[in-house]
Amino acid sequence: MQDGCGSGRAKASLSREDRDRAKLPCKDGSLTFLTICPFGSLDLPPVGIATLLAVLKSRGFPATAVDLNAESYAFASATQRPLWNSQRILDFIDAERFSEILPTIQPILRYCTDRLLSTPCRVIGFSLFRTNLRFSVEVAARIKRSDPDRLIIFGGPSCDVAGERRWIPSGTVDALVVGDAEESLPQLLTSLSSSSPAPRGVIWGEDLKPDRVLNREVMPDLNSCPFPDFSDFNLTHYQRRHHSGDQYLPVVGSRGCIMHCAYCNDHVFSRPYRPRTAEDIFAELRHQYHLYGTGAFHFNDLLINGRLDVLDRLATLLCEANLPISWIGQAIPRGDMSESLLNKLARSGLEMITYGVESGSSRIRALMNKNPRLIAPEKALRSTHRAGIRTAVNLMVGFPGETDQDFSETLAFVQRNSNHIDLIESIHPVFISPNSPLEVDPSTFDVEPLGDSPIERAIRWKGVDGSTYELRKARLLELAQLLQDLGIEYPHNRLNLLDG
Ligand code: B12
Ligand code: SF4
Repeated sequence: MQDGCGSGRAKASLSREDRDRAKLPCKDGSLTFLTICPFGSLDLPPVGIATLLAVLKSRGFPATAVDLNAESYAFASATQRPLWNSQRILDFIDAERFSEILPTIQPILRYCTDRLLSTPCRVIGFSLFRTNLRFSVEVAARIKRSDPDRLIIFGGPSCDVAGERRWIPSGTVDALVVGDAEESLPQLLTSLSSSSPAPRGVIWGEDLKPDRVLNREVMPDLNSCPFPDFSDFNLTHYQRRHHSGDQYLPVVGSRGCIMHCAYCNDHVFSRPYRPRTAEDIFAELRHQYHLYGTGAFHFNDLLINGRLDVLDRLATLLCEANLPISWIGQAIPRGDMSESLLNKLARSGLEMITYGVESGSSRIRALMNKNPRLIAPEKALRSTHRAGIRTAVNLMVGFPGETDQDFSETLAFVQRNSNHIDLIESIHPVFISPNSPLEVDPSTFDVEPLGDSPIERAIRWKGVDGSTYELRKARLLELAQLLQDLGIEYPHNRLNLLDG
């Protein structure tokens, strides 16, 4: 279930002795932030800790960042590297599978632990995702065993999910940060060396219980944040490259989403929708371009077209600046993007838009809670493509209530628009994501989760209309076959999620 309880601020419960220890200056006075211990994607440098690094530096906290996921990959042998294959994802999420692979990943665990212990930092912050949570817990426990004086802080997306926080055994961590941490982390670091109570968004001490719930913190004005600082990362470690050879850098132009799709939890975690101003985003692009010499930017936004006025202004600023910048991002296929806006976006360097179409059936899109007055996938795809912007599409099959007829409409949609689709970015069967409306209220969607583990239940759910995992998989294979026949690439598919 979703976090949220208004249980107020936690009381400080680190002992006086702990606080005095925390107050001691680190050997070089610095903190280390780690994303993302292994295992996770190697596409882009981790923007969460890059953002926090910039915030801490701007507030006078000495800080450094290390991406152990990317570093471990660079250090891994050829036989270990397949561990980063996205098909292995369940090995790191599922408790049983994780304990089975522990012997295999010992060298990587040792590498990460030693690397952290060798840093002269008293406070170590881990950025947790569901794919590195169990690994991070192992590393943190080893660090605590070797040097109990280190203070371990966990933050990141997994800390926002009560179900995933429960995977953290007590005693592993000194403080948990829930939600946006631009304010709470500096406050936490200050609180550690004073006797003030736990800041908002922080759980520590006696409150670190598995069932503790806390509202996620939200940074209301993203324009006041310093730009992400990637200077501690080796940018050659990241694999997402522009065709010019430039390394893509991530940019977050907004957080949250204007839509509330039933299968999605992103709008739940990151709400409310908060766009930055076009001026602020443009200033970041120019700053990063001059600093890192790369003109390729990956917008991490859930949608770049939540506010068409901001998008239009950003395109104008980019066109006027005439810098060699190219950018890509995700968007909703809204029907009210004018030809002149799309043409200007193309001139501004927008090279590709990934549209979340999901189904070719308007009936299913309405069941998904996609606003039919706003969404017009066919029009959006065609006009975007005509403007000279590449189009990618996300599709999913088997949404509860999807009939053979609805599925045929998806196939027909792809066929009809194949000349305007450059890529199918992802195809997968519908998952019941934690905290999505589908998970919170399955009966509204006539869905019955099945299976022993949470992951099985997310994948193997049954619909009262007879929808099964097998049926969804069969539809997915049929869609994949059509894409092959049409010669449309579909690099990310989840055909073997449970079987592989
Ligand atoms: C764009 C995106 C990507 C992109 C780009 C990521 C990047 N490196 O820039 C790509 C496709 C590469 C990607 C990869 C992955 N992603 Co992703 N991604 C997103 C998306 C859409 C936006 C992320 C973003 O830019 N957020 C803005 C930044 C500033 O926020 P943030 O990272 O959360 O950091 C803030 C807080 O979490 C906190 N924080 C973060 N770290 C720490 C550490 C400490 C110590 C503290 C105190 C606080 C703290 O403070 C930060 C500032 O407020 C989100 C969806 C969403 N709702 O946000 C999913 C999302 C974050 N991704 C997710 C996942 C699982 C992954 C992968 C693990 C997938 C994989 N199979 O490898 C990898 C991890 C890769 C990585 N190294 O970052 C999940 C995480 C869910 C979970 N419970 O784990 C999300 C929520 C999607 C979802 N709904 O499932 N992702
Ligand atoms: S699926 Fe995309 S458009 Fe829909 S709510 Fe989620 S992020 Fe927004």
